[in-house]
Amino acid sequence: MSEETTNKIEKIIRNYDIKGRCIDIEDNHTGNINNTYVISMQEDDGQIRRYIIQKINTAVFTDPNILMHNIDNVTKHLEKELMAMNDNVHKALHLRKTKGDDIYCYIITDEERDYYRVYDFIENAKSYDIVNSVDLAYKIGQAFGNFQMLLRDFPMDCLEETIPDFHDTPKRYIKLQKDLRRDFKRRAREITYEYDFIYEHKDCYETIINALKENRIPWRVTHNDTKANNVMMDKDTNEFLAVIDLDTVMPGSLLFDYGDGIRSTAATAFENETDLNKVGLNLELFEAYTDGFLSEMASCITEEEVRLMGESIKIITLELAIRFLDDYICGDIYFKVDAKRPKHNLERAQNQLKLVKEIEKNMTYINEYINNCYLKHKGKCRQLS
Ligand code: ADP
Ligand code: GN1
Ligand code: MG
Repeated sequence: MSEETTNKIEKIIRNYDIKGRCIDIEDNHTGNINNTYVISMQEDDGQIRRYIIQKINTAVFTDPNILMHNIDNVTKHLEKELMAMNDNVHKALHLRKTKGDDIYCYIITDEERDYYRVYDFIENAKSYDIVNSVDLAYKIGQAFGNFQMLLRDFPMDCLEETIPDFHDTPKRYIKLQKDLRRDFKRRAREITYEYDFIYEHKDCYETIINALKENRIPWRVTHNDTKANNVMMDKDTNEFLAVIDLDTVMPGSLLFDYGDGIRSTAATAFENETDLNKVGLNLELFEAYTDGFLSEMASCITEEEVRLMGESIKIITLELAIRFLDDYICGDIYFKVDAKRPKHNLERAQNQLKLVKEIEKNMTYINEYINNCYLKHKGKCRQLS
């Protein structure tokens, strides 16, 4: 890590009432958006306590104040709910306050403000980029279902949009078309095949957003970024401990979370894989995730949501392909890319499009399984207040 980064992190630590001496700073490279550091503090009695320091990506989250207030409110609500249920196993992310009682802080470099926040480190836990066990897939599905369940009474109007129209698939598609027309990086000619595929699928993009707008499905407080590695799993028991990465918690559809969850957890390869022969949908992982998710949500999900669950997997995967492709066309300004991979975002889009094909091949089975799984869980799971 550069000396400059180390100095910045040490400066941030001094803003907080964190005991001890910093003995280690580690860069965590997981995640496409923020910069995450794990710091180890040695306290006077020799005990070592760890914290997460995150530099907020202000190109993505343009209003850190809104973002952090959402997170503060949501984590407080989760803590309260877990306490009310006497749940000592699962945790909510715990935000640290600065010495001035603020929920985030900033430092000024080159006349720019760099915004940071600090969380307690969740110990003895691990997050997975790629899931290869049915048990793990079930628990990740359960974690995101449980997350929505805990937030069922959270007042939606307390949440501000951190990224407007985040899962508005038609708007994402229109943006790609506009950026292709501008073609400011002269890359459009490279993506004819990918664009044709996306164009051929355009009729499905409005399915979820229109169902929401026309009130055929309910607005809910959703996570909106239900990637497998956004759940911390207990290293010993493999139980889920906490859902993290709360930057995009906003009003949305359950289908955004379910679709993105299957896209990520049931894929046979990570999003960065370039050997497309390795990219597929593992049906056992799909079943397990669906089972885990519905074990938490079946008592409050609506029949229209159930009907659209299968389709949501395809739509959210296509949406991410559009987003990766659009970022490639715009010159890689949104997702972090590997400096050694000039076509990283294009490769990610190709990976997601291959996944779409695999999802489509199995659509009949997917829909049948979801329906049966729903019927199995309906009425069985915890009744919600
Ligand atoms: P990004 O928005 O960039 O994806 P995340 O908030 O998901 O950032 O964090 C990136 C990674 O850092 C996670 O996948 C997880 O491995 C680790 N991490 C984040 N928060 C914690 C925490 N409180 N305790 C332990 N590890 C964490
Ligand atoms: C980003 O932050 P991270 O890495 O968990 C992105 C998601 C994408 C994902 C694809 C705020 O998630 O929407 O699905 O990359 N988050 C944001 O890997 O854009
Ligand atoms: Mg993340």
